[in-house]
Amino acid sequence: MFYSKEQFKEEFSRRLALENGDKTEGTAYDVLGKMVCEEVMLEWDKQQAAKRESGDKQLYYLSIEFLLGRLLGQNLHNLGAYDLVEEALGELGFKLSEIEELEQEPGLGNGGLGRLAACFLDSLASLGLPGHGCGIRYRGGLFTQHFIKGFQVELPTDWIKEGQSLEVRREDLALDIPFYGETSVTVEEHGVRTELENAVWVKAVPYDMPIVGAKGGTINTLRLWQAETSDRPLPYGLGYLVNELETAKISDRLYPDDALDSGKLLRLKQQYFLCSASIRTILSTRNFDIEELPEKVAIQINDTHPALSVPELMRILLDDYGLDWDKAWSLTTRTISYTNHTILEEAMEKWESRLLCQLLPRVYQIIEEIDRRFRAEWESKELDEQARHKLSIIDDGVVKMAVLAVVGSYKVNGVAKLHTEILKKREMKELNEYFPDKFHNKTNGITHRRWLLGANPELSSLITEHIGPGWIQRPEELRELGYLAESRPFLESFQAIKRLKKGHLIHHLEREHNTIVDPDSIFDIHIKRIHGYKRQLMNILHVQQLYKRIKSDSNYRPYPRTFLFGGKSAPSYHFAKQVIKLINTVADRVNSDPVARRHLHVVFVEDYNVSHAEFLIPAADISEQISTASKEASGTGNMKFMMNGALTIGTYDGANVEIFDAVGEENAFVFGMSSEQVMRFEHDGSYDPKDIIAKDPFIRETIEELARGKWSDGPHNSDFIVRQLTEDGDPFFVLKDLGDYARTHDRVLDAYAHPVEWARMCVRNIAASGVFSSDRTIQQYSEEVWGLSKVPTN
Ligand code: GPQ
Repeated sequence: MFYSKEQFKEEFSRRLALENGDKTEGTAYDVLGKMVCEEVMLEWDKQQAAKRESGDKQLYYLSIEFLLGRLLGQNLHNLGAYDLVEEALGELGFKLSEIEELEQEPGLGNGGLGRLAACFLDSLASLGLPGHGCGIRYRGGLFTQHFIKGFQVELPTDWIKEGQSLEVRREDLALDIPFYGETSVTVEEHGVRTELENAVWVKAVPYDMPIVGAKGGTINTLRLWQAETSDRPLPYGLGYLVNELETAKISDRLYPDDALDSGKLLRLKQQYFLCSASIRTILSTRNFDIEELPEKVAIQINDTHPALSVPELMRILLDDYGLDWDKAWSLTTRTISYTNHTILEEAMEKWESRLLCQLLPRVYQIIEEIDRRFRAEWESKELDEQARHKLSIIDDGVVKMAVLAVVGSYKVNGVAKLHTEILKKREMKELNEYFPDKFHNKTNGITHRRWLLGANPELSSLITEHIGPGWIQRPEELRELGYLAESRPFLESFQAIKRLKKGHLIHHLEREHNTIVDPDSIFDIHIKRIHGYKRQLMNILHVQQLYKRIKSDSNYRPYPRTFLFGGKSAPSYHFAKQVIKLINTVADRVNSDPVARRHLHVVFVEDYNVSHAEFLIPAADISEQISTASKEASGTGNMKFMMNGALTIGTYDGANVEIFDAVGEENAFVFGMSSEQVMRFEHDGSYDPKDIIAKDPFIRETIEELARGKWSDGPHNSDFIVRQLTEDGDPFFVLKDLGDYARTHDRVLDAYAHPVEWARMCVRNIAASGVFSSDRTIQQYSEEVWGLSKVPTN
C-alpha cells in the first residue's frame, strides 16, 4: 500500500469513499490509521513467529511507564513511507501534519523515565534487536493540566478510543493474578508444596502493540496489561461488587507522582500485577528448557517499580517449577538487571512489610528469605551500623526496593556518568563494595528519529544535503557537521531554519494557547516536570529581577527575550504548585506592562506533553538545564535541545556534564555549584540562605517582595516558597546559585549579539550530539548487559 504514490492514493481514496463520502480530516485519520495497521500487522505476525522459532535471546523491558507520544507519524517514518504519504495526501487535498495532530497521544508516563522507555523501544526495533516492552494499559494516562486563575487544576485524560490505535487484545494470553490469601504448605514425598489459598484473583489481559523499527530494523512488541474482573470465585465473605471496583482500578490510571514515593496500596497492586503477568507469560510461552533461562531471556527493570520481579520469578521457579532455592536464585540473578534513575530520598521506594505481607503473602515470605540469606552472608563481617543498615533489604519494618533490586540483579546501572559515580561512591557505596562488578554506567539517550527527523525535518534535510544520509543510521556521523560551523552559507541556512521553527511554534501557540510571541526575541525554554530540584523557581526569580531592572533603570533596555515554561506538578506537591502559580502571576504582570513587555515575555504552556515538546524544542535558542548539581540523574530534554541546535545554560549535573564535555564548555553557558560543593554543604549543614539574603541587596529585595505579596494575587500564594527559601534553609540552593545564574544570562545576551558566532556554537552542538542518540545507549546495553543478537531480516 505504501510502495508507490499512485497506489497509495488509489487505495486511500477507495477507502475514504466507503466512509459515506465523508472527507473530513477525522475520517482521513481513521483511514490512514487502518492502512498503517494492516501494513504492519502481517509482517509483525510473521516476525513474531520467526523470533519464537529462532531461539534467540529476547529482552523484556519492564516499566510502569511508557510515554510514547503520537505514533502515526513515527510509524510512517519508520516504514519509510512518510514523505510519500505526505505528498500523496497533499495531492488529495489533505495536510498530513494536520491529520497527525488529531491523534490523542498515549500519555502513559510522567516524564523522563517513561519517555526514556519509549525511546529505547524505538532504538531496539530500529537496531533490529529483539527487545519488547511490558507495561500497564492505563485507561487514563497522565492528567490534563489546566490553569485556572494561574493555579494548576488536574483533569482526567482518557486516551483509549475504541478501535483507534494499533493494538491487539490477546484474550488467549489472559491470566489470573492472585492477591491476598494465605499460604499453605503441604509436605509431600519429594519435598514441600506451597500454595496460596483464599486469594482474590484479578484477570490480566494483554494488549499488544507493534513497535516498528526504522528501515532495516524489526517489529517488536509492547505488551500492555489491562486489569479486569476474574471469573474465579471470591473467598467467602467478599462482596462481588467490592471486588469488581477494587480490581478494575488496577489499570485505571497512572500515578502522577513523578519522582515521589507514592506509597499507596493501589500502586503496589499495579506493580505486582505488571511483574507477575509479564514474567509468567515470558515463562509460559518459552520454547527452551527452564535451566537455560539466563541464556534466552534478559529482564531489565526500569527503576524499582518492577522490582517485585525478583521475588516473583523466584516464586514461580520454586513453587511452579519445583526448583530448589539455590538453583532458582542462580537463574533469577542471572536474568534480571536493574536501572536506577534517582538518588532523591523521596523517590526511593519503600513498602511497609505489614502491607506487603497482607497483599502478597507468598511473595513476602520469599523477600524475607532473600533478606535472611543475604544477611547471613554479611552478618559475620566487620561492618558499622551504617553499612548494616545500607545492606538490609528489610529494615525497620519496611522493604527497601532498591536494595532488593540490587541484590536480585546481575547488573545495576546509573543513567549518566556523574549519577553512577554518586551511586557507587555514596548512595550505594556499601552495596557497590559488596558487589564490586555489578555497578556500571549507561548514559541515557534519545531517539534522533523522533526528536530530529520527526520534529525537525527541515534541519534534517539540511544536514543530509551536506553530509549525506549516513547519520540517520549512524548518528555519530553528525560529527561531520563540525567543519560546517565555518561555512557562512551553512550557518545562514541554519539560522533560516531556526526562524522557520520559531514560526511553527508561534503558530502552534497562537492556535492552542491564544498567545502571540515575538519571532525576533530569544526563545529561552524551560520544560520538564515542576520540581524543587529542577529550579523553575530560580528561573522565575531571575525574571522578576530583570523586570525590576527594566523598571528602575531607563538605560537597561535588553534584547527581547521570551521565557517559555512547560511542565506539570504532582497533584499533591504543594510547593511545585505554588511555583506554577508564581510563574503565571509574574507572566501576567510582565506581559501587561507596556515598558517591560518590549523586552520580556513570559509564557507558561498549558498541559505540556510530548506533542508540545515537538514544537518547542526545535524553536529554542536557549535550553534551561539548571537543576541543583547532583540531583538530576541524567536529564534527556537537555539532549533533545542540543540535537536541535539550542545552547544550554546549565549546571554541572546529570548528563549536562557529558554534554559540556562533548561540545566544549565554550559552546555552552555553564554556571553554579558543583555536585561536590552541594554534597559538602548537605553533609556539614553549613549553608544558610540568610547569609546571602543579608549580603546581597538585590536578592534580599527579591525575597522581600515575594514575602510582602508583591508577586501574588492572594494572601498565601507564595507561603511555601518563601518558607522554603528562608526558614527551611533553601534545600535546593536557589539563592546560592541565583547570582551566578543572572550573570550567566548576561553572558547569553552578549553572545546573542553576535549572530554568526552564535549560529556556529549551535552547529557545534548539533555536531556533538550524535553520542546522545539512544541507539548508542541501546547498543551498549545490548553488548554489555543483555547479550542480544540482531534479528536477521530478509
Ligand atoms: N526520573 Cl525516579 C523520572 O522521570 N521519574 C522518576 O520517577 C524517576 C526518575 C527521571 C530522572 O529524574 C531524570 O534525570 C532521568 O533523565 C530520567 O528519569 C531517565 O533516566
